Amino acid sequence: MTGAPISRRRALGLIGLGTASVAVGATGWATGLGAPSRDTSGRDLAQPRVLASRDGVLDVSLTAAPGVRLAGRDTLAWGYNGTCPGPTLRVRRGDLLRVRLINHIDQPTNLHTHGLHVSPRGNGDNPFVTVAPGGSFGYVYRIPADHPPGTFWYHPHHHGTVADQIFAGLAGALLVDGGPDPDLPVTDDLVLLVTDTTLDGAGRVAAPNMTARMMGREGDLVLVNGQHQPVITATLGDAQRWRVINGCVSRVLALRLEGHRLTQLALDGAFLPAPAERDQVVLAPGNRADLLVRPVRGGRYTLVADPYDRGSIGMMGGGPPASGPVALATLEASGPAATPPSLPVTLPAPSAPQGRVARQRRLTFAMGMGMMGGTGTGTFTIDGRTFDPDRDDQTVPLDTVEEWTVVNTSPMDHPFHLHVWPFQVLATSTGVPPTGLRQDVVLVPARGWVRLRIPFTDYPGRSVYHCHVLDHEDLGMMATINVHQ
Ligand SMILES: [Cu+2]
Repeated sequence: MTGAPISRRRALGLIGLGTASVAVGATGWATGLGAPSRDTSGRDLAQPRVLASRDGVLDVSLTAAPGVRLAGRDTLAWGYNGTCPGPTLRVRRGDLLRVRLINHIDQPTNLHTHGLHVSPRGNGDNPFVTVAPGGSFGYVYRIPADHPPGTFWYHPHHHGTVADQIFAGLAGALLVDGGPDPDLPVTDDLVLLVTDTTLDGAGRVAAPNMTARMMGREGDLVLVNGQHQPVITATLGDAQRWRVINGCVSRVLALRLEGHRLTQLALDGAFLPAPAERDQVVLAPGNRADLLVRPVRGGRYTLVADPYDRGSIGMMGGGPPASGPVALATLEASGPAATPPSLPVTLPAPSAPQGRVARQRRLTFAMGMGMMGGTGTGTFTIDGRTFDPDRDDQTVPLDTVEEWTVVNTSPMDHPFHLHVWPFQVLATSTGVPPTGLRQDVVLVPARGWVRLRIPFTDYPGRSVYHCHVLDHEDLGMMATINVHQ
């Protein structure tokens, strides 16, 4: 699986990306069509450039700046190091990851290593850092030696502009290797970072109105690695690992692959106890799923995001955009008939948190509606308050295990995300039996609740929990946690 020689597919991906990089700035969007281009349809899925650690260290610079290719066009969208997604950062557990973030956009930004179990302090995964336009900041992340190997991602987390900056293109994959190897029969190991955005005819990213922010904006253009409906080719008998990252600001991805059941290997960077066959895999914004895809017969099969009802915003009428099924990519399988390799029976799932529950807490996510100057506005609160970085909302003694019930009194789902400390879902109001998996984003159903077990057994420091409909987070649906010694 990891450390294997570069596959044919990955090699092609790198070549594809190189070609794209050369073309940046060569032709203007203005010479193209007004509507978002579909001219990358039918093209091979490219892989973002991979920056991998050596001898225990990965030292990289990430420059956030405008000007990237998206959907086969030069645009004024943003990227890291000139691409959207930014480079894939690939480390091993126990490594040191150093990132110099350079800000060449016209607003403050910072960096969040989504899902990594690392220190939130100082120059670690610290959401309170501000990197001013023209400035830079040196992050240092020590990946623990027992970190689950898997699929994570990075994106800005500067309160107030998180949704705008991700919608504009700032995101990249972050992979952790090493540890127990499940011996997967994988021929290709692919990142599928899904984002959505809306571009105008000049290739500028469109700004949402307040109603769209209240619903959680969904872009017109749904992209995989910055490409519109790319093609993933496979030879019969292949087994491909697809690391699907939902990098959309608000859109829930209810994934389905035509003609196939999906074999899920991992959720949020942690292996399941065993491969699970599913008709559909639902990813809230921020969630990741590792899938094993084994085409059984030749043909073209669409990877679809089925419609998903996130609820409505109540008095304002209408729910989020009722986006019909969206085609994300096409699997093109060919070659002489061959039997796909068999799967391992078990996977190295991290053990569930044990220990006495020291404290139970109840958190309430709520939405309020109002009118201001004839325009609808919303308040998005946790426990009746909007975000204040200087206030400690929860103080938790280090080395304890807690049980949190997150209640949602609103008519919309809100994906709950806690930085640094992954949790286990114990129960939800839907009655669907919990998976018991370690994860870092969970959908809290409209007018429902989820119950979580959270081990705070290491990493003291302050961080945040929030709604991962990032427009809601920017509107105040975020709070702080201080884990103290
Ligand atoms: Cu929300």
